[in-house]
Amino acid sequence: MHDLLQIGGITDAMRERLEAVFTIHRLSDGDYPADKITHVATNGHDGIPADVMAALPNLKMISCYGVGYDAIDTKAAAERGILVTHTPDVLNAEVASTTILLMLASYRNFLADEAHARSGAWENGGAPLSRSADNRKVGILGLGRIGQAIASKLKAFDAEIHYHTRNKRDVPYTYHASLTDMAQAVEVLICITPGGPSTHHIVNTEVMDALGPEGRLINVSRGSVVDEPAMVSALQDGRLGYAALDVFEAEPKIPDALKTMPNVVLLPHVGSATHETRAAMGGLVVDNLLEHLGKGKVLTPVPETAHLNA
Ligand code: A2R
Repeated sequence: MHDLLQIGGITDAMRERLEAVFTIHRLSDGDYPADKITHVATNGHDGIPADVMAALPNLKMISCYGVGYDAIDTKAAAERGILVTHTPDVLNAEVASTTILLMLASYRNFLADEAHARSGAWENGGAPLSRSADNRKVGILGLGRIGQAIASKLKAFDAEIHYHTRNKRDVPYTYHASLTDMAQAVEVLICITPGGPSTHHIVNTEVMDALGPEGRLINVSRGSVVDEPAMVSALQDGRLGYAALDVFEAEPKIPDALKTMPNVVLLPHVGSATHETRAAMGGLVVDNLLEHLGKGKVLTPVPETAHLNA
């Protein structure tokens, strides 16, 4: 048996497969044989604390449940020859569906209308008109695996797609080298970049002011991508029209000011949270660990450690 450190939760299906080859130790139990741990199973939210990684001298691999891995110091891992894996692709369609859900909720006043019907208020008067979600100009910040899945689903709504990334791609969408210029040109801004230092607060006051009083900001990436206090001010001042958010800077804490605003939709980071997609993600976390045990290689390394996967 090998020794695995579990950080955060795992599903029963994952546990069953892992227990066949690993003795599982939980970080939350506090008591684990640090020098015997060769593998870590964690998730994108918890990552691995720097002091924990430093205290595992024989660590060979970290398998992360989630596509975002900004809570793992991959540079430190690479320097020590530790492979890090994540779960790309298997959640593209789900996160894209969540994004569409947020966009529809923001334009079609879905939540208020549903509450109106449920409360019986309809009997005393009709519901106010909402705004159409069709034929919108949509800017996607980060046109990677998930961003492209979002663009595909938006075709059903006849959206005009714009995008901003650091590198222009060979796609039939309008590229903007400047995020502010894109925000100026569109009605909806969808954030779907990785988190981490390179995207920290790139959606700032200037970008939100460019999006404007009718603009919709949708964040399904990481809370850190948007300057949250600046967003709250922009919404309060009417400089930004609407925010539809699945992620927040200090999850699971949501700023109180947002909770009482009518021009906001809030979700508890459920972009990929369906039974089907979470099962696929959990399966890939375990597949990577077993592949590493069996062959010394992994299926889906993060780019920063891909060179170790030889
Ligand atoms: O910039 P590029 O050409 O490397 O394009 C990537 C873009 N991106 C950025 N765009 C603007 N400014 C940046 N500083 C920046 N950093 C990265 O984000 C690429 O188009 C996109 C990331 O795509 P993928 O690596 O394929 O990630 P995926 O699977 O779409 O997931 C995105 C994120 C995850 O990292 C989680 O945080 C979240 O979605 O669930």
